[in-house]
Amino acid sequence: MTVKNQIKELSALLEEYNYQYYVLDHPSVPDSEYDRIFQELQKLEQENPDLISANSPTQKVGGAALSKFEQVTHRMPMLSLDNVFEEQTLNDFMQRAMDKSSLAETAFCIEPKLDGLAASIIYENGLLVQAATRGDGQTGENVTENVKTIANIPLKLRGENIPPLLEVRGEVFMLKAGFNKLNEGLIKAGEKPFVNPRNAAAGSLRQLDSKVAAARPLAFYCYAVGVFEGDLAGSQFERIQQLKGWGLPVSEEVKRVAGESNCHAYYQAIQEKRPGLAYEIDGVVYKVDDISLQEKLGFVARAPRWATAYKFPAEEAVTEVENVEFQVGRTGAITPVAKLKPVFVGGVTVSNATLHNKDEIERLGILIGDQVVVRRAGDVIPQVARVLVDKRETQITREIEFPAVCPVCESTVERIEGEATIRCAGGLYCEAQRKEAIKHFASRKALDIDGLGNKLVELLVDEKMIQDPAQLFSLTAAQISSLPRMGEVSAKKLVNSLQVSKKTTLARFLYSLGIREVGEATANNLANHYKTIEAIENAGVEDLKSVSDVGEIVAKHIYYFFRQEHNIEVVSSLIDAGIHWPLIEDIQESELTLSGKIFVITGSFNKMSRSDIKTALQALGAKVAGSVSKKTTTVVAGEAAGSKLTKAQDLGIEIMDETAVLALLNA
Ligand code: IWH
Repeated sequence: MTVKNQIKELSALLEEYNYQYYVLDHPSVPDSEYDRIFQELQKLEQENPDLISANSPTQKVGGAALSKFEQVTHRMPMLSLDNVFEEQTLNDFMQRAMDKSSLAETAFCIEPKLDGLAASIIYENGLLVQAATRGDGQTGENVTENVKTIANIPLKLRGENIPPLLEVRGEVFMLKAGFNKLNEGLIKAGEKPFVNPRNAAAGSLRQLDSKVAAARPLAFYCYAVGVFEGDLAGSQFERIQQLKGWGLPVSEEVKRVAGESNCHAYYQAIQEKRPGLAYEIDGVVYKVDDISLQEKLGFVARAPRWATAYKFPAEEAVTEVENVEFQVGRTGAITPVAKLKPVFVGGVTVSNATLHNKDEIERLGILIGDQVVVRRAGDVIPQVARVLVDKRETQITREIEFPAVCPVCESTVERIEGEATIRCAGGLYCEAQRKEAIKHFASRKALDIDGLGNKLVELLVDEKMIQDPAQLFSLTAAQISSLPRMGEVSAKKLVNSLQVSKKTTLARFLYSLGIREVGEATANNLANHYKTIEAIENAGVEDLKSVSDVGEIVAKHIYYFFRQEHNIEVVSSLIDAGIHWPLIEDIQESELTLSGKIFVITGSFNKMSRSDIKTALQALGAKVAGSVSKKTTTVVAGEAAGSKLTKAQDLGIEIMDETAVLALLNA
């Protein structure tokens, strides 16, 4: 046999063993036999490097490290599910589905909700070509190299009738056992352990070095199909079985259930199984099984009406309030934080809980020294649910006293009429506010400076190496590596990512300034409206109010921000430091792919409303007309399209169905 064929045979054998081991959970050979064949293949490949295929079972070890992840636009948005905590809300969801159903019994496909992070994996002709995180649902990060190292994800699909294009969606997570082992190793190496498996999975999937990701015990379960070409079964449950047949891992707990009482029985059963499962779950996902019924139910805002997540109740534990400290946030808000005797709840050890403000403290009637019930659900910040007043021992409890001056900079404290919050008046004189402002500036949705974490910002400010974000850009590698726990390599990397982050967008830049009430969306609207930073700086309150989503309060925050000398100075020194962005006009000139085209939209649509399609087409430069003529370039025809479609066919005009137009809009 030729070496080429030998390699092919060994690869096929390992692929089959992987499938039996990871997907069927039923290995047919001992691990030692698997290992023997793996070594044999590896040896042949080492001797014949030109015969190594990118999809060989040996190629799951990671490659060169990246400097940044590329952005990926999802061809079909990755929606999130509505979270439901009350049984009644779940019943309402099921009832709505049943009302729309023509079947006697509406079936639901039910599965545990894994506590990891969503990812999309695209297979073309059965080969893994791209993997991305969910991101904001529209765009995510290209994590292909890392995903390829996940043990139970096949690089190549198996079996019959594999669709030419198949996007699978699912959850990347970490097994509890793998998580514990990873943390033990991190602690031994003197590094900080992860707080929970979810964070460990997220941190591992977002590793720039895929060799590091490869060493992390990640796993994946598919729960949905995204874009695809070819035919798939007409129900969610059958689709999941198809995916399994093609070698993709799916949870064993996916079940098809009809009727409300059976749905509730499943929920109860999973809740009982929960402690014994190999992975963390935080609820149960209910999906309408029939795909055509899913399409009938459609979507509301960002979430489908045919799926919902029924979350387990938050876990609670009793502990003691040892003290109350006051934290100063980015905008000067001073927040009381209860320092708790550490307690394990909801999968993590909790030692702090926010008390929000004076009103909340009064509502709880909480004193230092009290026994309290703390509650934690999912990623939510731990809360004090209630005080165990019966357990109070008067001699050792005392009242919580609010500070008269800022606990960090000793500036005066302001209380705004009608608000429960108190604020430090120090502005950027206050070191706490300065630190938070710089952390925000460097954060992912702002300038996204890789390698500049919160701890490092605190250190840089504590060491008086920087006072404001602009000074970040004159830091040298030598300065950075002089800090404790900073190596030369990471220092150089940081200097490099500071360079890289200088090229940004006006919207990100605006967001990064941390103007009160100016989030990502508002920053975007402002950038699109004014196009230049100068125009925003000079805008008056009334003018600002004409921007969509900007009301009186936000307009005033923006206006006053740019009336403070210090802020103007920081903005201009940032621009002097080399922060720049392409002009918005330039982007629009080059990106308007549909300029000159005239569209007509007719019929009804499932995934997007007609007016949303219209707006989206216009945003790409197209004109949208009401009737078909010789000038029409394209007709978008949904379900039950009538005379306009016929006319377009007669005139030989290009016709797009919903799938085609969505693909165009997502391209
Ligand atoms: C040495 N494993 O990943 C060694 N039995 O079909 C080799 C393989 C495995 C372990 C240790 C734990 C795990 C086993 C099989 C297939 C794939 C795989 C198998």
